[in-house]
Amino acid sequence: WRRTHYSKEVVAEMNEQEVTLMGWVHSIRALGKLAFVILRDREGTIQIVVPKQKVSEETFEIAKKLGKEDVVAVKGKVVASEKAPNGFEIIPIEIRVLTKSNAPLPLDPAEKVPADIDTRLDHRFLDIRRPKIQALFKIRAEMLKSVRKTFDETGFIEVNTPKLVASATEGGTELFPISYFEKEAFLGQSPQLYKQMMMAGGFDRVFEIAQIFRAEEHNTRRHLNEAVSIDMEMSFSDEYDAMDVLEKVVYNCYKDIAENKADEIETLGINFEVPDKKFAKLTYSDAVDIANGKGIELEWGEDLSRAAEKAVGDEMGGLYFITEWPTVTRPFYTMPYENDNTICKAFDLMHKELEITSGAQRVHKYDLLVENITKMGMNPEGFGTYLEAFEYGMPPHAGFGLGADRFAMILAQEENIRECVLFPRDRQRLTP
Ligand code: ATP
Ligand code: AMO
Repeated sequence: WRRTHYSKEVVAEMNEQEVTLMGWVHSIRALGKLAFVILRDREGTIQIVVPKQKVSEETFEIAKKLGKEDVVAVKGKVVASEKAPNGFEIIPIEIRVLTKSNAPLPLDPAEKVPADIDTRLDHRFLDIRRPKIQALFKIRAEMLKSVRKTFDETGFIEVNTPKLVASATEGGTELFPISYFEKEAFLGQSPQLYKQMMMAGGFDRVFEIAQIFRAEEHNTRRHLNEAVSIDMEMSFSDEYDAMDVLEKVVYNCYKDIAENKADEIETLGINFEVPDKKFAKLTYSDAVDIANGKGIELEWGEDLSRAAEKAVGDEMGGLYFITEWPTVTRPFYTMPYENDNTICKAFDLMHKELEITSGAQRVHKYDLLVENITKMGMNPEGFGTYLEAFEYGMPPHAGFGLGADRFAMILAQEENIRECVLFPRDRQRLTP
C-alpha cells in the first residue's frame, strides 16, 4: 500500500472515491455496532466511521481493538454526509495495523491540556505529534526557508565553517572545552572569525546557518547552551548596509509565514502581524536615557541590564535597532567611530525586551585589531591565520548574527525558547 492522500487533502467532493490514509490513532470510540476512529497524520486529523453492517467482520474487529497511537493504514471510501464534521466521512474497506502502541502513554498527543514542559521534553517525540507543536516547527522551517531565499536573492553564498575550534570569539560567555587528541579545543561560540576570513577570501557576501555553543551558566527562558545562529558577513559595507539586509531578512520571514503558513498560525491561535519594512533606530545613549527616565540605575558604558531592556522594550514595542554602543561593551573585532572611539559601529536588533541580533562594522585594519586584542587581555598569537587574513588585503566589512531560536520564539509568540527547539540543551538537559 502507498498513502494516496494526507488527511487535509480529502474533501467532500471526492464522494465515492477510494483513498489510502496512513497515520496514528488519535482517538477511538467504540459503541455497540459503530466505531469512530480519528486518524492523525502530519497535516491534521480525519474521521473514519466503522459501522458493523457496512464493513467486513474482520475490519470491524480490527477497528474495535485499536488503541491510542497505534500506527495504521486505512483503505476506505469517501462518503459525503451532512452529519459529518467536514461534510464527509471515510468508511473503511480494510484497516491494517502497522505497529501497536504500548499503553498507557507517558504523554497523550490528543490531550487538550498539555503536560508540564519537562515531561513534554522528556518524551519529545510524543509531544511533537501534537498539532500545535507541529504547527510551530513548520513555522520555524518556513522561517529558515525564507532566510535562505532572501540571502540568495541579495547575492549571499552559503558556507559551512568548523565547530571544533581553537579559540574564543565572544567575550563574556564561556566556552565548552573538549578533548581533541593531544590538543586543547572548544566547541565554536560563533563563526565570527571564519566569516571574516571569507571576506579576505573575496567571497564578498556569505551566510551560514549553524549551531553555536555557549556555556551560559544561568538558566533563563531565552538562553540555550546549543543555539542556532543565522550569521552573515558582507564586504565593502558598513553597519547600515548590514542593518538593511537584516530588515529584509526579518521582514520577508514575517511576510512568507503570513502568506504560506496561515493554517499553522490558526492552529497556534496567535494574532500574527507583518511589521513595517523599516524598523525604528535608537542610539544606546537614548536607550540609557529611557531607562534612567523610568527610574532604572544605569551608567553610560554599562551593558543594558535586564531591567533596562524591559524599560526600553516597553517604550519602543515591536522591532527596533539600538546603535552606537560604547566600544567597551562590544567584542574586539568591532569598529570604533573615527571621530570618537568611545562609541562603535555596533547594533542590536531588539524585539520588545529581547535581543535577537548583534552585528557591526568590523575592524579591517591589522594594527587596530592587534591593539584591541591586546587591550582586552588576549594574546594576538592565539589568533593564528585570522590575523594573517588582515595583512594581505582585507576589505572593509560588516555582518550580524541572528539567533534563530529567539527569532522563532518571537514569530510563534512563545515565552520560553525551549518551546522552539526540538531537543533543547540547557543547564539541566543533555537528553534526549
Ligand atoms: P548577548 O549574550 O549576545 O549579549 P543576550 O541577550 O544573551 O545577548 P546577555 O548579555 O546574556 O544578553 O544578558 C543581557 C543582560 O541580562 C546582561 O546584563 C546580563 O547580566 C543579564 N542577565 C542574563 N541572564 C540573566 C539572569 N538569569 N538573571 C538576571 N539577569 C540576567
Ligand atoms: P551574539 O553573542 O550577540 O553575537 O549572538 C548573536 C545572537 O545569537 C543569539 N544567541 C543565543 N540564543 C540562544 N541562546 C544563547 N545562549 C545565545 N547566545 C546568542 C542571540 C544573539 O543576538 N559574532 C556575533 C555576531 C556578529 O557580530 O556577527 C555574536 O555572536 O539572538
